[in-house]
Amino acid sequence: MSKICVLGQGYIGLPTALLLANNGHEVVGIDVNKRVVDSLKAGKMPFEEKGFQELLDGAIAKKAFRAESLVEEADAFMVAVPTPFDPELRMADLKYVVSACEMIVPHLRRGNLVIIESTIPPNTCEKKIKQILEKSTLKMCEDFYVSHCPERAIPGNTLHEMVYNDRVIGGINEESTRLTADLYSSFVKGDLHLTTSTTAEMIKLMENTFRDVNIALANEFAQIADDYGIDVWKAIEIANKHPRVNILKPGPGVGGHCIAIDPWFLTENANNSSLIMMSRQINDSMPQYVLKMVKEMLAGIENPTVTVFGVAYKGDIADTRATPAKKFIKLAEKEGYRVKIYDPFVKEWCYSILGLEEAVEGSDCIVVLTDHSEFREMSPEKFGGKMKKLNIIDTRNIINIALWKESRYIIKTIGNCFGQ
Ligand code: SAJ
Repeated sequence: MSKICVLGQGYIGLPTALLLANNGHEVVGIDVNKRVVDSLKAGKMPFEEKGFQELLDGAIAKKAFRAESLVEEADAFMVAVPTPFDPELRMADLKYVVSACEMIVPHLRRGNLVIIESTIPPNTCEKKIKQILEKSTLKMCEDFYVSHCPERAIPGNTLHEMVYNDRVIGGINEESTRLTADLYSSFVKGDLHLTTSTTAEMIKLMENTFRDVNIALANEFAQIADDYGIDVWKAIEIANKHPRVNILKPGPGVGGHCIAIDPWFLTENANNSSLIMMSRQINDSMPQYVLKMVKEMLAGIENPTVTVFGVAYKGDIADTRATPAKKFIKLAEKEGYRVKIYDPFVKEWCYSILGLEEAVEGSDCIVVLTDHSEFREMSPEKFGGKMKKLNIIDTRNIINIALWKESRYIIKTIGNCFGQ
């Protein structure tokens, strides 16, 4: 058993801390946000996802977890704070990682291990983390150890993926890798892949960039398919039957706190990254493409009202971080449209979220932006004749077309603008 301080009690740090606590370690969860610490001290999760509260209850019952605002001495420190994107510089903003490491410095002792889970650009452990931690006067590799072990769990299924996904463990030297692998093997059932810290930093960014580029390709295919009047969804489905092809889905753009920003962490020091940058541009431009579809559909209607179905960045979660819906709504409002919003998961947002009936009342067009399961079998009969015009644009290819056709809706799907 070892004592571990986990800095950052967010979507990744907190479940990781609780898994460690439930698997034989003494864990202190540190957060600068008093509300988070107070909630944990009261035994309540500050945010919800399946299985989280039970894990917290278990850790508290074992007396293996407590939340604090200040760092204390430990055997290992884990940093799981956000790495935001600096849009002006198009670079990773490491301010939270830096301040977390600075908080560790006064408590760093000989033999300690420091693990960075936060996403960081290549070479950050070798250069920046070393520089900060050595302010303690201890020497990296000789006195203390450092690893990068990137988180790879998908929001919505975090706990399962934290336990069953393979992990990448990149130590600054072999001893760092070995100590980190020992720690993670206490709760990870997937394989542990051992490598160097810089390679691990690169792997994490490559994974998310691969997904971004693949989605950009799907979005480009969708636009080409619209030009030809063919159904891109059917085309992708058949192309993916090829044993070496796996095209992702087109949509209104890429949101979330990872895939839309991590590619920039790769390009910031690269001499040649034009494909990655181009893919970012394609995905970022999708809200404009959706607006173009809406404009075509609503041509001739004066002062139209559109109803957005779904503002979460993806289906069946309440997370709106970097959602493409925000850009679409801003563009639509700029166009002079009145925008009303319905989302069965998101309760509070920078725009007001309405009930279903109120959101469709007097609307000229529904625009489905999020693939919430609820939309899959939703029938327009649910809100009767409340719409002014019977139009729907489905950017996720999720609605049951037969149900909407029965109610005489005009339906357009991204990448299948003509046929159905
Ligand atoms: N999206 C599409 N088409 C697709 C798949 C996704 O348009 O075919 C959109 C989604 O709607 C969403 C965005 O992309 O707006 C990102 O969603 P996602 O499900 O692809 O990924 P995230 O951001 O929720 O989580 C990713 C995951 N990375 C990979 O799958 C390589 C997760 O494993 C990482 O842990 C997470 O990023 C992270 O924290 O880095």
